[in-house]
Amino acid sequence: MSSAACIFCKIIKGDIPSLKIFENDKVFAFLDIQPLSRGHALVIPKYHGAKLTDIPDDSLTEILPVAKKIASATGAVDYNILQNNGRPAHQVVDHVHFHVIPKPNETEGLGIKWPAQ
Ligand code: IU
Repeated sequence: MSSAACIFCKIIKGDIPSLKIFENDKVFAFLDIQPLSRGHALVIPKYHGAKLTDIPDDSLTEILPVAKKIASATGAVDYNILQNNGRPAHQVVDHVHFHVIPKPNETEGLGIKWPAQ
């Protein structure tokens, strides 16, 4: 099930380009266009639904393993996995998405070198 008006459904279909990092029959993952940190990715079910409660369980079961793989692949030691439901909860795009937000580390991960103290 997809929605013709949904921007993330258009990204899944390839009608809007994205920096895709993973895809299987139920899950799609791509880099966020306004990353909160280097490597910030979104993992989404191909099934269209605005909130977590709109998505069938079989479309959700593969999401966390994919998010885990992506978090590992960034090399980040620390990271957030988060998913917003509704405007008061800061949801902007009405297609369920899990953020994977790596946290830069002073000594390792992401290859970021902070200025010496
Ligand atoms: P939120 O959880 O709904 O607040 O997050 C939406 C995210 O989708 C946000 O981080 C945007 O930068 C991101 N995004 C995107 O990556 N590509 C798009 O075309 C659009 C939003 I619209």
